[in-house]
Amino acid sequence: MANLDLAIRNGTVVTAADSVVCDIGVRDGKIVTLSNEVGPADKEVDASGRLVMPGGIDSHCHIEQESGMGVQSADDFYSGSVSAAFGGTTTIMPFAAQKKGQSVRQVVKDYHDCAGPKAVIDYAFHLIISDPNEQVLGQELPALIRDGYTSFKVYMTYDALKLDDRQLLDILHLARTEGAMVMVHAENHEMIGWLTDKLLGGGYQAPKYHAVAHARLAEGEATHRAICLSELIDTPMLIVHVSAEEAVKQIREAQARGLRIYGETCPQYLFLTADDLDRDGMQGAKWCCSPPPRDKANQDIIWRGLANGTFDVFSSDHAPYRFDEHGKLAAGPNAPFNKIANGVPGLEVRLPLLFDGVRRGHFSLQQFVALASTNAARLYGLYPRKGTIAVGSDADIAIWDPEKEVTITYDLIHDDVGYTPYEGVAVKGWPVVVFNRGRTVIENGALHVERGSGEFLPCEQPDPARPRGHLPPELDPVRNFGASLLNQEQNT
Ligand code: DUC
Ligand code: ZN
Ligand code: ZN
Repeated sequence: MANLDLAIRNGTVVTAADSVVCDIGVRDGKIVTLSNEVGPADKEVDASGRLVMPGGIDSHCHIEQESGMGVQSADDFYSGSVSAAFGGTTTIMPFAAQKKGQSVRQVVKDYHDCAGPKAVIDYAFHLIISDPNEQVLGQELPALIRDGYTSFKVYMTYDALKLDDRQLLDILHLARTEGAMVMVHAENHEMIGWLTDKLLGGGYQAPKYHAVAHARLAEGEATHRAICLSELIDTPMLIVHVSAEEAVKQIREAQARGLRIYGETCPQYLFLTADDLDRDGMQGAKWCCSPPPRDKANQDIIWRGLANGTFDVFSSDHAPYRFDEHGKLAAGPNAPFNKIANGVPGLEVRLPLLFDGVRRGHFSLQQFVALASTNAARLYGLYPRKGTIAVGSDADIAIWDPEKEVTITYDLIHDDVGYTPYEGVAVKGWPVVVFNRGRTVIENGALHVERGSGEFLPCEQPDPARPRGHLPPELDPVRNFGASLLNQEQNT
């Protein structure tokens, strides 16, 4: 038999299930052998003393996307994907974001035109739905789901994006019928609007007041409401970028009742606080994201949520805006907090920051892999092609040096943002060699693949998005006097 293309030897191979010292053989982009007797290969890599883990999946990042306020994000698909790769990520899942009035099919085509010629690692798209009209719900989304776009993000706030509860139910119903995962940005729009008006009326317009306007109760209330909508029609849901105890409690309580509610959190809720927004002049704008970072007590709650399984995925929510008139300061050099584009960068440091949780004793290496990669693959219909190290899976592998100590500074980051909110954070453990479909993407501190060499990944209908089959009485024809209110295709 012909040589293997790649052999990775003597490393500790870590998956979400276990750790074992063995070699990995790769041919034609796939893992073909896991054993201690892997034959010769064209490329040999010695991973002694290293951790060999699935490449990360960053299942929530915004690339070449306009903010709700119309500000263009900083990275394109080249700089964004390069930065992700240097941080040990081999698949990104950005958004194809519909604006009101747009055809979602056309939006998807436009994002492909951006990504195809530039991405250096593999990518799939979630859809952002801001205008769920009849054409979108009846025609476009069912067809797009069949074409591999099997997850949508919907917003409960932002004037340009917000859906009302009835529209959220329509989206959930569609997801239930067609087999898609619904991701929800849960913040109470009216509470934020009211607080914003009060703050601005009182002359409180500095960036730090962003963290006051986006109250924890606004996140908790919207999370509770979203879960009720999900329960009403028995459709799973994933609450994204959870920052605070109020939301964590709601998710945990729903999970304890057996509901299929999934949670995501992000590095900014572990390493930043609202005090980071309290800086001279407009500097605090760099830390304005939604929901905002909270406080030390909430950081601890978020770490605990990662450890105890409340959160299934850990994403960057990379939403980068340069600190200039095209980005954070697009509304002027002294713009009030509510005119500052929301988001922080994080594609490259997401995994080294999460790895700190292993070092601090919060969770195991297996949990790290699950949060970094495996769970996202399962939740979004990419497993087992992505998210694990197994025979038949794509050879998406990151070799980590667990002893490498790094103090994060912007000069080691490869994005196009101009700053990092994590400047000065010290971590131990860093990805040093990265493969995507067997291609050497990162080695010896350099990029080894061409622009546009990443591949689009159509997603399957995710199994975790299937309804439980437990309808509340009002929706159950056996108990609601025979009224059949749901399309039943996905009922289990
Ligand atoms: N939501 C996101 O998911 N990303 C950035 C800003 C926001 O509100
Ligand atoms: Zn959001
Ligand atoms: Zn986001």
